[in-house]
Amino acid sequence: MNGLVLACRYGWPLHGRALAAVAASAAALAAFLCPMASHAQPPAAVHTVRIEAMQFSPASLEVRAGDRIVWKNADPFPHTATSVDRKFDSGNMTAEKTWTWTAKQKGVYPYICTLHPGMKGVVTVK
Ligand SMILES: [Cu+2]
Repeated sequence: MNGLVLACRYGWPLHGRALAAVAASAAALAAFLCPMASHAQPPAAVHTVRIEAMQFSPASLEVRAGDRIVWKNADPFPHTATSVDRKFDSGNMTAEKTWTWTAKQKGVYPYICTLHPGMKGVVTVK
């Protein structure tokens, strides 16, 4: 707009047109770049926590918000993955069963197996 005003005042119609062209191409560039910017975010990852020999492995896991975590029970008896403050709860996972939780909110989530409270793990969502 300023370019047009200046162009009118000083009688440089070409300059005004050039500015308008620059503005238009900047808008086009932004429209082109914005979808690319959203794609620049790495896609959600899937992390696996293996439950074996009464242990979560890895016991400490760091993920990004939006990632999924799959617990897999490799023991021949049931376990749970239950957040201490009940932010998630797998319920009983029998042998070879998996349970998936999508980590939507940032935070630190200590968890246990309710059947064997000595089993401890922690998920940190960044
Ligand atoms: Cu257990």
